[in-house]
Amino acid sequence: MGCEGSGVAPPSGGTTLSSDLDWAEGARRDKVMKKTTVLAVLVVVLTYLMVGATVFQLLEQPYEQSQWTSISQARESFLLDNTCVEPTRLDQLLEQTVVAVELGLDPFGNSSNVSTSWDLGSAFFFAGTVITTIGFGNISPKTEGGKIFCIVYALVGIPMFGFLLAGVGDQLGSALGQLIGKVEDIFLKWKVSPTLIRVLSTLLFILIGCLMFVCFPVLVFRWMEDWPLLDSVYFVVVTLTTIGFGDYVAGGDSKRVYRVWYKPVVWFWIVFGLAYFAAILSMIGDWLRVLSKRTRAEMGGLTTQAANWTANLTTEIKVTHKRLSLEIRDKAQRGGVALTQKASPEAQGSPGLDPGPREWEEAEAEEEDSRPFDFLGEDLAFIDAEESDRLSGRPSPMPAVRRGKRRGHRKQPRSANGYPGQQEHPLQTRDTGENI
Ligand code: Q6F
Repeated sequence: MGCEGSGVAPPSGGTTLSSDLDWAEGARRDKVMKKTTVLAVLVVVLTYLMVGATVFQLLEQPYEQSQWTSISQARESFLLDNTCVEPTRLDQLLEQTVVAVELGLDPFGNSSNVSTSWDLGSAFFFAGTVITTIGFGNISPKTEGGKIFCIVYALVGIPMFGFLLAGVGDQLGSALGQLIGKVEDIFLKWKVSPTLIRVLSTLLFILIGCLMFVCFPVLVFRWMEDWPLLDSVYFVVVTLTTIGFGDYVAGGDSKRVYRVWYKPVVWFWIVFGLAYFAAILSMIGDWLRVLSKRTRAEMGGLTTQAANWTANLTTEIKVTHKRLSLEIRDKAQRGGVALTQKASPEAQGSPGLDPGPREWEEAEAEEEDSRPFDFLGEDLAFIDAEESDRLSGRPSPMPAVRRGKRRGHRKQPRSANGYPGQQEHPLQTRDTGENI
């Protein structure tokens, strides 16, 4: 994959002596995605977008067309039924109605019953959609002052909420972890294999979470909002992923009188549900990363022949290059010339030759050490929050649940059980890094 690997490898002086240093460099470097990887991911994402666009278009466009037809038919028949109404006059009214709807006003409202979108409860809700980044958009600031304040408010509020979410995520993880830990203990007594136990705990984590944050809330929304089942599920997912279309908003029906406990309960659901979804999404992210590693490993297998061919050549050149550079250094030192970085190709890397291939080689070596025994462990990495953290050294669109924790290093033994609050577990003997 990519052309960096085919370049001439740099000289690396004193392989054994500098291995410690190389190790540290690798540790720093493996946080940074390689350019080729970024490009590959970009291609995958663009393809995913194209597939998504096609499917959405196929599903939505015919319906849109039919709606358009029925609306223009309604307009025509209205004008036929009311010949006294001029078409332009009707269009004026329609335009004003559109404006009213866009402003969040109820176009059916009469002057005696003017509803406001900015009562304190709604304003509180709006502030919530800002700091959670859900951004439903059913109400948004229309004044200049409102927009300016929203900017500042968001920049402070979003990180603050992320902080809260991390704390809630920790608590949730430890609570769920204790519960699942007990079940794991039972399985252990039954002599179920550790691998199977991890799979079962994963499923249990998903099951309990889904019941608590998806299934039960879906029923509540169905009941409180009279939404169909699908719309309820859709609202839950759109909200907790923070997509927040705003086509469905719990507590947003102005014609409905909600029970007093309803909106506060929805607030609680938002906070805990966002933490749970953050965990689920980062887990799916980990799975995808393992999948991409596997794909790369397999693609690597296909190109092994070609790689072998070039490797022989590069080794040859590398050895010669190394010997030459050592000789140069030797001469320089004997000649009393201070060995500056410029004089040492190892330290600086001569442009066009060294840095690329070197980076490539080490990155490849870094990847090697997580194969092949670790796949399962990484599949279930979310169970191990440290592991998950280690894997997720990437910017996340959402505040990650346990972000900010000390990150473990690949070459250090891992703690196999990431649930905070859970005691050492026999399962922890699972991978200790020995297989690296
Ligand atoms: C709510 C409300 C919704 C609409 C502006 C999401 C926080 C619960 C309202 C809630 C209140 C007023 C949600 C809370 C977050 N809903 N009126 O509190 O006219 O639509 S409005 Cl769903 Cl982030």
